[in-house]
Amino acid sequence: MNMTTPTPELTRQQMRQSTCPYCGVGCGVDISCNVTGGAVSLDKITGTPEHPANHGRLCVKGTNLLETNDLKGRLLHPTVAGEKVAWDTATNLIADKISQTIAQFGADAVAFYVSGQLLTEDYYIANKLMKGFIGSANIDTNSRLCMSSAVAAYKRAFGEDVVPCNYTDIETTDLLVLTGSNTAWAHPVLFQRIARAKQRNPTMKVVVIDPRKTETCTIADLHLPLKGGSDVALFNGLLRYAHSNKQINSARVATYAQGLDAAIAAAKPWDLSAVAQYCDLDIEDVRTFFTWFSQAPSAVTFYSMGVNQSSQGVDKANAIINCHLAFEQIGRVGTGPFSITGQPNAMGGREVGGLANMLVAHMDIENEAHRTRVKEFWQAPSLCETQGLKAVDMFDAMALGKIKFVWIMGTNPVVSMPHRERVEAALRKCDTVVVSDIVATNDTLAFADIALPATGWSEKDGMVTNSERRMSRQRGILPPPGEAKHDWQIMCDVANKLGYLDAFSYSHPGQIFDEFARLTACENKNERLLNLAPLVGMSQTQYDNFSPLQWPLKEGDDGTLHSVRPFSSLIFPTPNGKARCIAVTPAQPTQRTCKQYPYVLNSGRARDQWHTMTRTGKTAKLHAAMPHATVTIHPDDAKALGIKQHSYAQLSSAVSKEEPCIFPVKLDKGIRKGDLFVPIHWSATWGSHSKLAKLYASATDAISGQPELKHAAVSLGPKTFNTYGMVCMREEDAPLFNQDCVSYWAKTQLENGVKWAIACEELLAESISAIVANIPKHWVLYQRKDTHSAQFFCTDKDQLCAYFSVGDSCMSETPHWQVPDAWVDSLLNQSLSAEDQSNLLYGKVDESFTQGPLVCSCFEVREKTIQAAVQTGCHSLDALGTKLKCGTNCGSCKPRLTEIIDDTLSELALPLATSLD
Ligand SMILES: Nc1nc2c(c(=O)[nH]1)N[C@H]1C(S)=C(S)[C@@H](COP(=O)(O)OP(=O)(O)OC[C@H]3O[C@@H](n4cnc5c(=O)[nH]c(N)nc54)[C@H](O)[C@@H]3O)O[C@H]1N2
Ligand SMILES: Nc1nc2c(c(=O)[nH]1)N[C@H]1C(S)=C(S)[C@@H](COP(=O)(O)OP(=O)(O)OC[C@H]3O[C@@H](n4cnc5c(=O)[nH]c(N)nc54)[C@H](O)[C@@H]3O)O[C@H]1N2
Ligand code: SF4
Ligand SMILES: [Mo]
Repeated sequence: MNMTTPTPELTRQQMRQSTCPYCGVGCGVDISCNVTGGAVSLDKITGTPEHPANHGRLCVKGTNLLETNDLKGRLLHPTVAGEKVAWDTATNLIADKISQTIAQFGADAVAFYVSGQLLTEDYYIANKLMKGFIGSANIDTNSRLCMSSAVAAYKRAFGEDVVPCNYTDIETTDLLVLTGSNTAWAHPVLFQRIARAKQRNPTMKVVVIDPRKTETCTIADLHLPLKGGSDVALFNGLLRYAHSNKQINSARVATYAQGLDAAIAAAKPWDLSAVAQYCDLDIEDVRTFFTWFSQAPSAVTFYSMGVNQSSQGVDKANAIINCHLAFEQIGRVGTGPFSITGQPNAMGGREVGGLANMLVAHMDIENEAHRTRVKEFWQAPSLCETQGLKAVDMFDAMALGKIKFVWIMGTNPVVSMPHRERVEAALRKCDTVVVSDIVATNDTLAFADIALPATGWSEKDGMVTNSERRMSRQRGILPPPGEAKHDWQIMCDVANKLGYLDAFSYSHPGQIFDEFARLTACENKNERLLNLAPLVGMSQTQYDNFSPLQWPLKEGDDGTLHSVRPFSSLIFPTPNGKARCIAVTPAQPTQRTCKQYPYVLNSGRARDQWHTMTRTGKTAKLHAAMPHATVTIHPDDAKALGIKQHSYAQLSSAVSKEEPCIFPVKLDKGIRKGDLFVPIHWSATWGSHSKLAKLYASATDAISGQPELKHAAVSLGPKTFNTYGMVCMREEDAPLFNQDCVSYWAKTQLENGVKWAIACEELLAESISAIVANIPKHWVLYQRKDTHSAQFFCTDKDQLCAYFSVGDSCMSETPHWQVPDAWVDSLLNQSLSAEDQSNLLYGKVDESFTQGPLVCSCFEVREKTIQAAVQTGCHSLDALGTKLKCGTNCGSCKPRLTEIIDDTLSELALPLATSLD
């Protein structure tokens, strides 16, 4: 008998460094891994202390990265028409389709629609294949929806797409203007840096310009709730104000910028009262803003989607840049017009020229010398000669049958593009739709003829560039799951099958990066600031160990690399070296309200979700603070329409022929009357009536082609049902719930299962029958009914597998049928005691679950607990943190905590004593 027991394999801890794959802040992450034998598992994630973007901080999304990194829902093998196929079959088919399309209809019948979430190397290959070898510039990206207006404005003003600021500027400035940016939710780590800077320097002022009073306003000294779309008038007003107060030194400005007089002339009509009236602002608030800006020793304007996603996005950004040029607020520490990017590698995409109107490495398609240089460098057989179609035009051309082949990578356009019905029609019309994604299902994959499994974060290697031009490495730690391949590899496979072997033979992304770096340096006598010459020739080890670096780069005498501030010499990459002020005139949004569609529909981010939720949607933790999309309405508007808090509202617009969108109502005095706000994340995957994008027309900025995604014209009305309720099912049974048996549903991920908020047109009894009819026969059903509600649950092998609660009304904060999701979640999969059974039937909730909505996701602290702590003396964030730990990990909830402190104290009529650290 063998008496030896096997020795357990030794598990070693190892730390690997990478970059968060979500927002453009570009935080460094330290991942501790367990290595057992050859197998690696990810154990813990923290912010990298020495990474200059975050200095160790992470927000709630970064903190929960590992929670969303399992293989649930992943696409693991290629499919054609839904059937699993070998890679060779899929890539042969794609190459054939591309060749046939080019032969029959020309290269412009082929299109790529890619993403600011691809790594630089993936993006470079997509652009090279399309623009150099397929021979068309029909490659566009979701960055068109995100920062194309900012790019166009920088190019107009500076001659090159260069972001002239660093994160340290927002900490060292005297005046920080946050416009069209909900930093607290969308760039939370920068928000924390700003809050801390403000604490250190109490004279620093923060102005928030946003039609909504957002959580970002918790650190604002002044909030200007301007009318949506009116920003150009406001910044023109600022220029005029300073000019008429003789605060602009035109002679000095003329040494580095041209066009100032014309810009001032265009701003002439915009005196204080004209601005206040047009933007619908208090005139004294406008005066305060103008005074602060014109007197500030240093000022930064930090802007994002409220500026870019507009039919006047480019002019809005140039109106801002004009002020920075005219006030000499550029090129110095603590100054500059700072467009903050959304996606982790939006900037990398800009560098490799991933937009349809760019070439590569900041070169231009229209410039013959640039085209010749690139053609030679790539040895390209058919370099594109004209600009390609921008996203909206691309899908329009597809709908018209002009584009026959599209390859979508790393983006979910059915959810994120405006005019959803048109995008769906385009994909239906297109002969071949290829989608590379990491998930097996999403709204766009439903239209794919060929689906390709890509590797995701933690599996892939490459470079990303953040909002302050800092390049960092994402590192592959885990092996590709299933048959997944890196995006660049998939494209190279197809390119090889198209016959391009030499140009697409890479074995490591470092080789691709090196080629790109060489191209940025090619014949670049510093006329392009994007010059990565010092990075050319890195060995694979150097690439693997690359530490974050910001371009423009300079090599010191001792060979060390350091970055230089763009434009510190006030010389710009234009033919005469001068920046350009642009004369801009305010214009109304294209999607105008009218009698039939009188409300302005604004849209944007929620704190805990990322875009279309294919990753963040996987964890209950990120659902708890906001389980469903809601529509925010001003209480006066709601009252006039008979819409009540906790009820539902329906929204329609002229562009959608389908049934209306329906959302639960959130009343908020912080939104302008006449405006509505819906978060963007919840797609058809998550709700029966949540296809927000169908309400937006495909109106775009004439220069940038960026869609006007903050301003649809919609109608609003109450929506009543006869039955309302909730359904919870454990994870493995979730597919058994027949969503079609209810009129409305909205899904939320729980820890142990899935929850649906449901509503039915049918009366209570009929709705119950329809739901019960779908319950599997082998489940044991327990039920209780009264006149207005019913509760029932099912057990499978004595464990709770499903819970249903319905009622005939939803008109109170907690209708009698509603119980906290987290309570039912805690009982799913559990054997129930007699008391549990009775509690479920009678809605007797365990006290620990009655503390209201989750506020701090990290420590699971709920609203009522926090209110109680404030009432008993915790009047600051520090005090709350000491008592409840809330806000002491990632800090994303600090703005909300500040609001709760303020609200609770004002109810108690006590003085405010809040602080952010
Ligand atoms: N939690 C989370 N963070 C994210 C993302 C996410 O999905 N989730 N996505 C990332 C991406 S890709 C992006 S692009 C960024 C976006 O980051 P942000 O631009 O900060 O986010 P949004 O919520 O889209 O819009 C910002 C604000 O613009 C305001 N706004 C609307 N119209 C106007 C207007 O006419 N003028 C002005 N001045 N303001 C207006 C809106 O009310 C909104 O509060 O977030 C990034 N960070
Ligand atoms: N109404 C309205 N619409 C908007 C906006 C708005 O504010 N309002 N904002 C716009 C903006 S700024 C943006 S950036 C877009 C974002 O919109 P999208 O880009 O459509 O949203 P995501 O959910 O980020 O889509 C990314 C897809 O790529 C997949 N993926 C993740 N990693 C990888 C990878 O490594 N490789 C591949 N091949 N796939 C991967 C994900 O599973 C997901 O399906 O939405 C835009 N749409
Ligand atoms: S702020 Fe949050 S989402 Fe953005 S990069 Fe940092 S951790 Fe990731
Ligand atoms: Mo974005």
